Amino acid sequence: MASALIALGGNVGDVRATFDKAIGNICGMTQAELTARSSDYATPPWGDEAQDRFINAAIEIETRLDPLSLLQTLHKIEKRFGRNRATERRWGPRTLDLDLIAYDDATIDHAELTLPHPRLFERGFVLVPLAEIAPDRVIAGRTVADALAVVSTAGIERLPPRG
Ligand code: A4P
Ligand code: MG
Repeated sequence: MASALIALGGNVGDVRATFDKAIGNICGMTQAELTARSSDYATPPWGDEAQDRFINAAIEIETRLDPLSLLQTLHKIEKRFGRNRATERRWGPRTLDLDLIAYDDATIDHAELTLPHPRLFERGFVLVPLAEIAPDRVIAGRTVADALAVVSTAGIERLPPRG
């Protein structure tokens, strides 16, 4: 079994409900066990600021799937929840984005998959939820907590559990 970290994001529709269902799908479709789930966070849009705020979260799973099969399954789940890569713009609004952040300590540079995720260390919206569930995890030689200490977290707000 491998330990994978997945970042969830979205800003279209009932994102928190989408996360709940998507996490169920991830576990069902990747023969995985959910070992940790962060709180949901409201986060200012990054990259393209002319859009609604996002909701972000992170999960840790134990899976038997290899990294590329796992990513392909994540893409299927994004599509199932209404994501349409053909019509969206880069860093623009979306119902569900599932990024594979790390898979054990694998380093991969494939056309479809780069591990660890290449933009991880620039993004408070990924590091804040990740630090809640895996502060001591070492990714590319740094702990998640150390990476979080040097990134902006302005405007990121932890949301209370859904009723
Ligand atoms: N790909 C390669 N490596 C990976 C990996 N480790 N995980 C490839 C996931 N995908 C990986 O992905 C583009 C391609 O990257 C895929 O075909 C995959 O094979 P994408 O999700 O369509 O990319 P993107 O969304 O256009 O760009 P990018 O840089 O991945 O950005 P995001 O994060 O996905 O951008 N602001 C806030 N606050 N919160 C957000 O969640 N999200 C975005 C979306 C922009 N701003 C945001 C947020
Ligand atoms: Mg993505």
